[in-house]
Amino acid sequence: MGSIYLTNKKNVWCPGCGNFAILNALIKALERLNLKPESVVLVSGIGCHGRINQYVNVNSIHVIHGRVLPVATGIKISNNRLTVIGHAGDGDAYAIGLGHLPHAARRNVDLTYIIHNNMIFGLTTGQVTPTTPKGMRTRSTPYGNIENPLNPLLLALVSGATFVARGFAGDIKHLIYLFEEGIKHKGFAFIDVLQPCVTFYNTYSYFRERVYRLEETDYDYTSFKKAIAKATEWGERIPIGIFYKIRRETFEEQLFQLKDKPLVQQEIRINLEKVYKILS
Ligand SMILES: Cc1ncc(C[n+]2csc(CCOP(=O)(O)OP(=O)(O)O)c2C)c(N)n1
Ligand SMILES: [Mg+2]
Repeated sequence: MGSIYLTNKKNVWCPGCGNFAILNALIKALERLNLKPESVVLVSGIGCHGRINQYVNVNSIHVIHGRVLPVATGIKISNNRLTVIGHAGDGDAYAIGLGHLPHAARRNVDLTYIIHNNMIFGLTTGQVTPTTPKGMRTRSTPYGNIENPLNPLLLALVSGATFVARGFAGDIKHLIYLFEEGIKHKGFAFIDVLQPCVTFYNTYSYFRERVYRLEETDYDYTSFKKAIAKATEWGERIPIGIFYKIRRETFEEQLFQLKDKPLVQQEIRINLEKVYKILS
């Protein structure tokens, strides 16, 4: 696939990994939105998913485990003209980095946060995560997982996210649509992607048999109550699509310091000599 948004780095994901669908959908969404590569910043966490920053030809930073959101928030505040997209794994986003999610959501920072949710620690070879189903045997739960999994969509909703969606790596067309809508959304766009891990938890057929697109029903994504109810639906049928979308003032829109121009274009008005004096 030739695209200005793709680097020529050799891809090392396992053949068939759900990450390929996420990468391809992102490239297609960037193409459709016609965003200049230099105007986009991709922030990725630690894990198999984290390598996505090497494959997408935009500005990018591969941060420490779980810290995608604080770094992405800092970038957006420093230069609010940039399009900032965060990629995290389920371990990254829902275990070590979970504390950042409610705050980014309630602040409504204008970011797109894409979770590669394979329900497993992929890179470290198959340990339990907060989204691993109960009862599942993993490398760290040889007798079966005794914990109840977290519902990330509910958490994003109650934290105040203004765009909450779920995608499936087995439905690229739909994923392109979700990424496009998420990136266009002004505010915090949370997109959890069901991403099969062909090596440690291959869920392609499980999800393929169950998922259905909300867009093909008469579902209304502007109702918070309906979104909460929809987010609890998980079983024989699993909804994918936009669960909730509303417009609310973003964090940056309320910062008077950004009214005229981004911080990076402003003169530094502090006396550095004084600062150095204090530091020393
Ligand atoms: C602070 C810290 N703790 C633990 C690790 C070890 N570690 C590397 S990747 C990873 C989990 C990866 O799982 P996930 O975020 O779901 O990404 P995936 O590999 O599944 O894409 C862990 C625990 C680390 N790199 N840094
Ligand atoms: Mg994972």
